[in-house]
Amino acid sequence: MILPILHYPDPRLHRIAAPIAVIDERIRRLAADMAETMYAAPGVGLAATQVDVHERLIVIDVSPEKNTLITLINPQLLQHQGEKLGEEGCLSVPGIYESVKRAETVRLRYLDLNGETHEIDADGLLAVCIQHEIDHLNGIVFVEHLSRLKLSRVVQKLKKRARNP
Ligand code: K1U
Ligand code: ZN
Repeated sequence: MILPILHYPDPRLHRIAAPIAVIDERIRRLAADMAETMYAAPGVGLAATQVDVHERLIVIDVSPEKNTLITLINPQLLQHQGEKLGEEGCLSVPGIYESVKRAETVRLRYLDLNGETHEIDADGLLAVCIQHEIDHLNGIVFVEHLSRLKLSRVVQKLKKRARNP
C-alpha cells in the first residue's frame, strides 16, 4: 500500500521517533508499505517519520537497478569520517535540491526484519542517504542544515508554489 508522505513544514516532521522494541507483523507490513511508497515516489530512501509513524525504521535502495532494498531498524551511527558537500533532495520537500555538508563515510549498526544485528561501513550516496534518513528520525529535515537566508528562500518558494500549484 502506498502511504501519504508528510510535506515540510508539517510540524509532525519534527517529532523524534521512538526505538522499536518488538519486530512483529505490524513492523514488517510497515516496512513493505514504506518500500512500495519509496519506489513509487520515486526516491532512494524513506524514514517512518515521513509517513507519520514515529518509530525508528528506514528503507533505502540506492542501486541503479532498484533491487537492493535495505531495511534499517533502530539504526545507530557508530563512527563518521571526513566531510563532503553534496546535493540532496527530499520526498517531504518536493522540487527543492540544495547542497548539504555530510560525513563522507559512516559506520552503522542496525537490526534487520529478523532482529539480526548488522554493522556496515558506507560511503557515497548510501552514506549521505543514511545520514539524511537518521536526521528524519530525529525530527530534522535537510533544509534545516541550510543558512537562515537559504532556508527563508526555500520557504518563500514553497509558499509561492502552494499559492500557484
Ligand atoms: O528521505 C527522503 O526524502 C528520500 C530522499 C533521499 C535522499 C536523496 C538524495 C540525497 C539524500 C537523501 C530522496 O530519495 S529524494 C529523490 C531522489 O533523490 C531520487 C529520486 C529518484 C532517483 C534517484 C534519486
Ligand atoms: Zn527526506
